[in-house]
Amino acid sequence: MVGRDRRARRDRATSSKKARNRFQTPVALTIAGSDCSAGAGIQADLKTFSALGVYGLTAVTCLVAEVPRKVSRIEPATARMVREQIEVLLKNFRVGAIKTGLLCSAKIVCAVAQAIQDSERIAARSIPFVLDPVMIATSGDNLLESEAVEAYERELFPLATLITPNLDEAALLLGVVINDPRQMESAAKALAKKYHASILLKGGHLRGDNAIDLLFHRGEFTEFSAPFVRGVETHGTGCTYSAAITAGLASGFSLEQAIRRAKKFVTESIKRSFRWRRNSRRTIEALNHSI
Ligand code: PXL
Repeated sequence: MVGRDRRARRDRATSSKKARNRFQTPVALTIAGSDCSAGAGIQADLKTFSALGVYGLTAVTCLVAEVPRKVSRIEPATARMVREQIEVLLKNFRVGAIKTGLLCSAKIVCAVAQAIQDSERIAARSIPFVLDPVMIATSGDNLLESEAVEAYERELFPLATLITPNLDEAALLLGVVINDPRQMESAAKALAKKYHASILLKGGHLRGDNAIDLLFHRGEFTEFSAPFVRGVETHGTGCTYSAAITAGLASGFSLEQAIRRAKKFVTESIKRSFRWRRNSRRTIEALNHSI
């Protein structure tokens, strides 16, 4: 009898703990484009959020018909639709962190900035915001209208907690070349000063033995390094990395902790990527987000 009572009490306690955990699942919002091949964009973000125990919400900015080596067609959503997705989500969910990926056009950049600002004003709180300034796909295809860069600088960069450019994006924003670690330091510092945000400058494209990223945050540099994984087609690494950072911030990690875990996550997703044979000469690959 006593044993049964105790068991019943323990079962009740366990199930109410489970219920509490279920109701405390962190929530993150990604505002980005749909990659139908699902290695990048909204699809990469959602898979990353799920793998890291975060419930993911999505505001779709555009549809991209593509496979890893080739973008075939991009069609934007209306700015109005982008804005409305963000507003209904921020009104109804307690979003712990936001990320933006491909925003496609100047109009959409402005709509996103407006929606975030309005929602934060209504909720009277500011939400950590990771901005991945997606401009060019790894395949080399242009993803962003050129007028959108100006809109980014004017409207959206000032709202960001962290901006995560790769070397090409940083070079484009600053109009300089970045070819070595010293130039990376001065670029990260210059971007932080220009946009009043913390900067994670991703050095993966420098092609040493290690992929080294440089964080400039509150006046200090921190390096994040992992062995460079060779021989893998890395479509979607930028999206996956910034989504993993966002998941960490939504879960209450510090910026450094969130980046450290995200760097491990993205490295593993490359190391364990999928590869399918298409025919005798060609293969197709995808990151493995299910880690
Ligand atoms: O990896 C950049 C990127 C981001 N977002 C979407 C994409 C791509 C690359 O192709 O399709 C939707």
